[in-house]
Amino acid sequence: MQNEAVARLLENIAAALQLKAENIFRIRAYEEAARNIRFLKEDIAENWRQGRLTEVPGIGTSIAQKIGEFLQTGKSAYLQELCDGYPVAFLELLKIPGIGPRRAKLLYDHFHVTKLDDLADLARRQQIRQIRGMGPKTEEQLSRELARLGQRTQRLPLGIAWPLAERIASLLRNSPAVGQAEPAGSIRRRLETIGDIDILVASDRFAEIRKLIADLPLTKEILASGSTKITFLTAEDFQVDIRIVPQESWGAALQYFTGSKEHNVALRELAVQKGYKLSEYGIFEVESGRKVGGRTEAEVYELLGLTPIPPELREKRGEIAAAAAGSLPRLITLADVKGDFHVHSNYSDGNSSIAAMVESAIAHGYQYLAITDHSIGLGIARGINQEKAWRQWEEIRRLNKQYAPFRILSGVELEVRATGELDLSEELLAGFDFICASVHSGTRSDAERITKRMGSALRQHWVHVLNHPGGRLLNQRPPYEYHLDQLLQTAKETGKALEINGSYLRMDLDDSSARKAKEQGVLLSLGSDAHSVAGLDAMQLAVAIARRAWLEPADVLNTLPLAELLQWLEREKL
Ligand code: DGT
Ligand code: CA
Ligand code: CA
Ligand code: ZN
Repeated sequence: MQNEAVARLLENIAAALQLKAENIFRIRAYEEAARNIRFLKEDIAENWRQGRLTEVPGIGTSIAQKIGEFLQTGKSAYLQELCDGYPVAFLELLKIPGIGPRRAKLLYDHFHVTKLDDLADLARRQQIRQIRGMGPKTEEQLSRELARLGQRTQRLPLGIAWPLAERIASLLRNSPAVGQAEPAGSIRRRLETIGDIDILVASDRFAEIRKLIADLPLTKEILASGSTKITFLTAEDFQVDIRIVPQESWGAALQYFTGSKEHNVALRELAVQKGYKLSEYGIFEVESGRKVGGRTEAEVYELLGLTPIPPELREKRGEIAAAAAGSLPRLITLADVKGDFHVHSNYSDGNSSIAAMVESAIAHGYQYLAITDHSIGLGIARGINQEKAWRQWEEIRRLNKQYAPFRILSGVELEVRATGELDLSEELLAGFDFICASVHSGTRSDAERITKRMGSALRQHWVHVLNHPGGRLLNQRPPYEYHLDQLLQTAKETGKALEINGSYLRMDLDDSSARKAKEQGVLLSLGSDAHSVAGLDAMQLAVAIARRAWLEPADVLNTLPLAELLQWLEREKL
């Protein structure tokens, strides 16, 4: 499976295009294609062999050609050329916040470094300040950023690990030797990042399964194999644990290997209190040693006097007491979501037309969709200004007739300026159906200031939702330091909603902040932040966070049916 390698190639091209100060839309197109390939269930090389690369969302003929060359030769002449005589590894330097093309080239020219560790070493030895124009202050900042990069966890974002795990499970299920196969561990609990991939298999034909795994195209190396467990590395160096159990202990094993460890410990203590012994093999009566259950997971919970607990809640955060009291929440599901509140089209940095996004939304079973392109403030030349707003309204009016009763909401994703002001005029804002606001810049200011800034956006009359309030990018940028309680207070006072953004690198609000929001009576809103038709699938990740946050349909704005939503939007405008 070369998907990860191809995704990295496209990311490198995107980085290299920065060297050329290329148009932001070209850069975004490569990044978007990389993201889509990570989400792809099939093998990209297979698509290529069948001449179907351009059927992958976000891949046009030009990107397809570059992928083809890479799959054929293992290299990319285009990437080499973009790098201008610099080695591809040099692009690593561009990952350091604050290091743009000019500084990256300076650093490379001076030291021939490509490894971040080596650069950190140079900074420690105060060598960087020798370069003209890079004084001690820059050196210090570089050290700080490098240290932060070094602390990055190697955990995989759920949005990458989950589709991969589903793919492996479905390959296993295809084998006659396998009864059932399901992802377990943190993937099944939908934790935002994943340490390793766990897959549970029901079978009594171990040797066949081992052979099957050894033969999978995505297997790079089998690290260990005992009679109940096979650990292997994928081509992208992700670790996968396969556990093989007999069908009759499937439920107990699934419960055990789903975790979390803390949840399991608490559950076993409860079992002991009730005169049972619980293990991955089943649930046993202590006195008689007799096995009383374990075929299904529900059976395990029910024997302990509990309502079955959804995997997303199994974090020892009160779920066992709630299950004992019969007061578990009725968690939101994807089917409860009636529309998407955060998508981009080719009016700003998305790569599809509004009509294409609408058709995708209809295919997702939605009743409505808010088109929320960036406003001009982001410094994206093609953002929404007055002229484009008028054009968007006109187009949406026309499409609404065509797609009725489906409803397209004209929207915009506003920039919240450092002063807390919005970047479009009041008269213009009055013309939109749906308005969300985001902080995208100046995110390193102090907690006081950034909380105020977000709060003042919520207080703006026209704003309905504050987007991705935490501001983090998984493995890239920590969340802002901000005062959550204060923000929740403002959201509650104003009746506005906070977004749970499902984009796989954001996953923001995170689960514990969203749960706090619910407890404070703050409304949440779910958005995919799609930049292409395939991007709407990220709603699954937003729902995953919502479930981990114990949210019920009533806690989420976009579970409202269309008519009620329109009333809510009108009321907020008054
Ligand atoms: P991860 O991989 O760090 O994202 O998190 P998990 O939860 O997938 O952890 P992992 O892969 O170490 O183990 C998978 C599940 O197996 C875990 O959630 C619970 C169960 N498990 C593993 N080791 C132990 C253990 O020592 N005690 C108990 N009670 N359960 C364990
Ligand atoms: Ca795991
Ligand atoms: Ca594991
Ligand atoms: Zn957005």
